[in-house]
Amino acid sequence: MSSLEDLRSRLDLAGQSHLLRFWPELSADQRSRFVTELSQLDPAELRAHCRAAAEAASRDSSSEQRLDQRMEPVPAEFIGGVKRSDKETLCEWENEGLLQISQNKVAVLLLAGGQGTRLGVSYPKGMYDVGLPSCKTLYHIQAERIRKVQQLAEQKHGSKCTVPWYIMTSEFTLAPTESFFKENDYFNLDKSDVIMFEQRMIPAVSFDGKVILENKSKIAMAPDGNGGLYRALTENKILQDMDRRGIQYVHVYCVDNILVKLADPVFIGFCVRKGADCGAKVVEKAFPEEPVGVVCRVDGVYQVAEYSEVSPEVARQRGPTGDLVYGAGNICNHFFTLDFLKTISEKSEKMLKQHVAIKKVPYVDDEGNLIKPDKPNGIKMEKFVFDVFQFSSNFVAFEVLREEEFSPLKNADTAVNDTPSTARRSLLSQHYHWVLAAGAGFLDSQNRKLHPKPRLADNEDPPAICEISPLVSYFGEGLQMLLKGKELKSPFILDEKTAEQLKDQ
Ligand code: UD2
Repeated sequence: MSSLEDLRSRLDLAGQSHLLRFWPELSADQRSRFVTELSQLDPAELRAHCRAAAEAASRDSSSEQRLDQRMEPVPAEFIGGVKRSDKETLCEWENEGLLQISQNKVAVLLLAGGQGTRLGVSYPKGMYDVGLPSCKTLYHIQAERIRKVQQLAEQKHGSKCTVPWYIMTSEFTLAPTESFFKENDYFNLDKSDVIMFEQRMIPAVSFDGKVILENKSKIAMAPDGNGGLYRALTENKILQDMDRRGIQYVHVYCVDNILVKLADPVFIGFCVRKGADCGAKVVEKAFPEEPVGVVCRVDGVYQVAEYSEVSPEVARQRGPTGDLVYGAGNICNHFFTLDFLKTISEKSEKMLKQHVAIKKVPYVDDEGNLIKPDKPNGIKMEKFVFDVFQFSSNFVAFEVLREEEFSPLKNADTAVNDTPSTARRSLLSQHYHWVLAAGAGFLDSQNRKLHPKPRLADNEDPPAICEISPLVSYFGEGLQMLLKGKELKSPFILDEKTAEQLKDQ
């Protein structure tokens, strides 16, 4: 551990000696923890970080960061997808994906280091229960989809297989995520196939380039963005772990999409068949202001332009058919080959852009009072996971249907979009449609036939409540033989036990 003098001179070197201004008031315990925290910061890196943050803040950050002048849309024919392909082709991709899974070449990687500020809960988002009849949390649903996709690959190709689940957490989410998985016995996955690792935290900086003190003995830190993934992969030896397991393809996704298809065989198969090193799933943007990035070209290179970096005027542009010009909405579902991840982590990670977010950062003032600012006072720098697309030698985009694959949980129920209610409705509507497609119908609580509604309006609840366990069906498959011709009483929960009973009927 560094001596105090040593620490002082390192902080001087970084231009951050103010961090020790409350030193005389600290207890032995506080001093020891603070020294540990501060000694982890490299003076040269810290100096560069603070300078870059202050420079970014001194520019007009919103207009400076805009990509408007540098963007061009992706030609429609470049984007593969569900709507554009016939059943046979989709089936081929699915088989290809299942084959790769059955050969233990596919892993999933969850980005779960974010703070979920907009949702406003104090625990990791994956632990959120949106109010489904089964009370399953997002983590629970995801774990079951992994189990099911393993089973589907096994059935199709006759070999037992594993899809390891890598989970990137941060200082905020690691401990609660770990205990949650332990309490739930890893949702019946093998513990050794659930690999959690931590991304880096970096200091928040004031507009004049000083690291912000959150309290007298702690600096305000924030995760380094979901693009912190690439550094974290190296620092935590995750790529070696993947190598050891023979992984070749990685499906990276974000925590909050209740409809996410983990290790989606169709997407994996599509990317593999196209020889892609890097791919992104997109949906048609619902409205210009929707907070999703768009896949486009920036300076001639495929990239995602994040919603915060495109002006409203450009986001609103429409083409001759009335469609949004920048309509390929990023849903944070990415495909990477392991070789690509290795190249990025070894060579290009340092070149990734630092995006600037101006935030309200709680701090301690000169008199030692803890202040919760009511206007932005600090800068957080973040890397974005999709900023590596520019280094791809064969990037592909794959369009899927929103109602089938995208319903994120971002906000509390006081908001209109992307809330627990909208996420719950999306999942229940999907399952309702699966049941109708399987040739079954619904009865209400008085056993009266409910008129089927194959089309639901936006934000319309399905007329019957039906939840299907991912362990029974991953994406609507296998339901016909269980349900055809049956009349199911709402609310209907189809879990493994009910499925067994239905088989016997
Ligand atoms: C993300 C995408 C956006 C769009 C949208 C769709 C990025 C940068 N933006 O925006 O283009 O696709 O999702 O829902 O991907 N995370 C970490 N570490 C961090 C910060 C975030 O792991 O330091 C995780 C977070 O836990 C979540 C994911 O990254 O799983 C996306 O983060 P977000 O919800 O803050 O991103 P959002 O909605 O602004």
